[in-house]
Amino acid sequence: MSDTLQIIDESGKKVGKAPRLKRETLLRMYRAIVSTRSFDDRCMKLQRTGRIGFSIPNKGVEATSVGAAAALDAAQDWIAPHYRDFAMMFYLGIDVNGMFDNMFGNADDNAVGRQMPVHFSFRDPVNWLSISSPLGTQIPQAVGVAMAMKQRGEKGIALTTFGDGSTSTLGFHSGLNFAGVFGSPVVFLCQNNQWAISCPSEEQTASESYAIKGEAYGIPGIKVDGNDVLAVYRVVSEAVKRARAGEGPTLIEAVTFRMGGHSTSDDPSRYVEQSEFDAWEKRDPLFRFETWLKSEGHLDDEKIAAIRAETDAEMMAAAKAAEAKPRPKLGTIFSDVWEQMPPHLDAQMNACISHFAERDEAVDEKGEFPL
Ligand SMILES: Cc1ncc(C[n+]2csc(CCOP(=O)(O)OP(=O)(O)O)c2C)c(N)n1
Ligand SMILES: [Mg+2]
Repeated sequence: MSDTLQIIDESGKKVGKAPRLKRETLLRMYRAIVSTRSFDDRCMKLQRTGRIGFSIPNKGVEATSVGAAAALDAAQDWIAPHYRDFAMMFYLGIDVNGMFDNMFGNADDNAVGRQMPVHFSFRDPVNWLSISSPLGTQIPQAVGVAMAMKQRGEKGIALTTFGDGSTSTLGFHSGLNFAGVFGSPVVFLCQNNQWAISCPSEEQTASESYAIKGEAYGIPGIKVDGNDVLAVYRVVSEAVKRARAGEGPTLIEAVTFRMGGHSTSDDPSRYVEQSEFDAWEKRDPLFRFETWLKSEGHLDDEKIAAIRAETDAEMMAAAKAAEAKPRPKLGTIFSDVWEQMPPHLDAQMNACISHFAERDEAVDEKGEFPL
C-alpha cells in the first residue's frame, strides 16, 4: 500500500505531477464543487424553514466526489453511490431540477416521493443507481453490475462510493471478497471523512487504515488526499484503467473531512471539537483548488464571483420550480412494482383511494385532489 498521494498541497501549491486535463475539464470540476456548496446552502435553508424534511451536508468532501466522477466514462460506466456525493452528480451533468424534485418528493421525482430526500436515482445522463439508506448495500450491487458487464463482454466498469463507517458492513466484506475472487471490473472508493455520525474513524476499525483492508481480499489498496481533486482524479483514473483492462478491482481510501453535520438532524458541535473543524478548514478542498487554478491562470476573482452568482441563481430557480410542482398521486404508492398489478394489490389500492376520497385530507393545500 502506498503513502497518501497529494498533488496540490493545503496552500494550493503544486507538489506533485498534475494530470494533463483540459482547462474546460478543470473548470467543470471547479463549478461542480461551487454548485455543491450552493445546493447545500439552499437545502439547509429549505429544511430550516420547514419546506423540505431532510438533507445531507456535503461541505468538505466535494474533491473526492469530483475527482472520481471526472475519471469515469459516463456513456458506459455505472455508479453505485454513497449519499454524500452531490458533487459527483453536478460534475456528471445530472439535472439539478431532478435533484430538487427528489428533495421535495414531488410528482416529477424519479422515485415519486417514495424515497427520503437525497436518495437520488437517475438513468440519464449516467447510470446512477438509487441511493439506499441501509449502509453498504451499494457495494455488492456495484459488483453485480460490474459482473454483468463483464459477462456481456462490455467495457464499462462500476464505481461504488461509501463512507468510513460503511466499511463495517457485511456489504463491504461480501462485495470486496467477491470482486477479489472473480476479478470484477469495479472501483471501491471509501470516503473517509473521519466520522460516522458521532463515531470517530479511529473507533471504527483496528486496522492502520481503510486502504490496507484491500490486502485481505487480494485487492490493491491506495490512500489519497481526498481534499485534493487532482490526486483523487489520478488514483481513480488508474483504478478505472485497470478495471477496464480486465485487471480487477481496486480499493481507494480518500482522506477527507465532513465540514458540517451528519445531516440536517444533527448537531456536530455536541461531539466534534472546534479545534478539529479549525484544522480541516485550512485544508478546504475548494480553497485549495481555487488557489491552484488562479495560479495557473484559469480563474480570477471576477470569474469566481460570476460562477458563484450563476450557481446560486440556478439553485434558487430549481428549488422554486420543484416546490411549485404537485405532490405525487396517492396511487403511486402501489405502482411500478409489478408490470401487471396483482388483484390483491389492486383491491388495496382502490380501498386506500376511496378511504381518502371520503375524507377532507384527500384535498391538499392547493385544493387539489392528489389521487
Ligand atoms: C446498515 C446500517 N446501519 C446503521 C445505519 C445508521 N447510519 C446512518 S448513516 C450512519 C453513519 C455512516 O457513516 P459513514 O459510512 O462514514 O458515512 P458518512 O455519513 O460519514 O458519509 C449510520 C451508522 C444505517 N443507515 N444502515
Ligand atoms: Mg464517514
